[in-house]
Amino acid sequence: MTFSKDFLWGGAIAANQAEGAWNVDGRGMSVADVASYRSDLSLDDYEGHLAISSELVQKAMDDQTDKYYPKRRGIDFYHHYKEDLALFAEMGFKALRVSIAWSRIFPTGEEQEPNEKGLQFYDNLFKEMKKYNIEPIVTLSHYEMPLALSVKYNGWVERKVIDDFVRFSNVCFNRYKDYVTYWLTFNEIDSINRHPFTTAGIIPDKCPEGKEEEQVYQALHHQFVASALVTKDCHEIIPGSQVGCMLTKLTTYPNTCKPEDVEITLKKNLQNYFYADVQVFGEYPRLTLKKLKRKGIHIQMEEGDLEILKENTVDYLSFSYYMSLTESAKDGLERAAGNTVTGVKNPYLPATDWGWQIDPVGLKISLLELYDRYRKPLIIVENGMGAKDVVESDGSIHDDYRVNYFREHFRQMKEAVEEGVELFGYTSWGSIDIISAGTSQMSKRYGFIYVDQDDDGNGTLERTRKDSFYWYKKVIESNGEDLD
Ligand code: BGP
Repeated sequence: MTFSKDFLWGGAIAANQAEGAWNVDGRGMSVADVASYRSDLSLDDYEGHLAISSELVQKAMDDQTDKYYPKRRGIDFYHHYKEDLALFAEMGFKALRVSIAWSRIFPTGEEQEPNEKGLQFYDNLFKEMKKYNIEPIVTLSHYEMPLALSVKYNGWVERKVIDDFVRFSNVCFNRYKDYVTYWLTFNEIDSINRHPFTTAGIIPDKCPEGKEEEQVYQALHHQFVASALVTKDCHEIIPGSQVGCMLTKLTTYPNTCKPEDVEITLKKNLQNYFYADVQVFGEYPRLTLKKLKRKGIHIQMEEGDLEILKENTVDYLSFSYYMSLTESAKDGLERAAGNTVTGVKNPYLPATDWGWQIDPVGLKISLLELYDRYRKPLIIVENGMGAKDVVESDGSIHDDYRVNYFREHFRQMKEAVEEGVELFGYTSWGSIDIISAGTSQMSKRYGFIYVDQDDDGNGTLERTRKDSFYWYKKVIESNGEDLD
């Protein structure tokens, strides 16, 4: 038996991509409610899926429908959660990663008292999970901060948002301390540099001319401090609680053995580690500080910030892994798509319908690298492939491509654990079809469970087990031994 007997097999979703009910029971608008998709325009022609301007934000605020805003409807998990949890339990899930929508609890982010109806939804959700002995893994910030904080303060650029987040987290720890042991602070905290609005509520045209990158690093510093403060708070309120950071693992290979390619690749990987370094080691890496200084980027740190970071590091490291990347010092090479990042196309790897290159060995490499660097327990909280599933005339869905993706990644996971990596869980991304984070499409399906809804929101929302549902059930039953 390779995996520990209490290995947390399960799945992951996020409130803004699954719940829907965007304006129900007092929930305030979040930055996710601005992300839009139009099936009559190509993704390239329509930047709206990661809203990045005051004009797009205002347009979204003026439009109180969900016609072009798929994340406002999600898959209506808000009303279907009991049915969905029963399906997860049927697969034998030990854990389910969810997020708490901040704007369901504090609609504008600034209220002093929480929205009771918002709290009640998660009371019910966690109680239902407990019925099935499904361990919640709860993300506090998963691309869904209150939109009001973005419009009023340009999001996390403003230091007072730390206090708003600490108040929100404190309410969650006190309310759910009997149900939740595993917490994550910021989903893919590194993504602030790729899509600052989704991750931190930063609207670029509200940043002073030429100061956008500096404001992103300032906002990131505030998130680092907030993450450390809530880690401290969680440990004090919930004895035995485990708080983790969450990284997009962007494992990058050099395009050739040419030293210049190796150097640029090393720097890409070190930049990726930086975000976890701060939360695991409790300090900014010297190389990063020197680089920021060279770029003329100044981060305003208050008295005591560095001590807060040093004294409140995380208990474990979680990460997402979908594909590997390749980098070259040479310009003009053909690029491959990726999770809001691109790399030089790797000729040895196949790709998904969305161009993400499939690399199971890259997962083992990622596990070895992360464990050797941080010597902390690891959990994979996102992995999977987005695909266009086909519903056969008899209603079945033969997603053998998805089974093959998982089978090969699980094989590599097993090898890493056999080589000594301390991996305590795995939650596949989108264990039920949900709205895509990057494109707001429904057609980019990740789930073991199909949801009858198209990109425009048409459909019955009926849930259907795919072939992979039965395969994953078997994997969990055998604790990862039976991958056939
Ligand atoms: C990560 C996010 C998830 C998830 C995943 C897949 O960046 O943490 O929310 O969505 O990417 O991306 P997408 O949904 O765009 O295919």
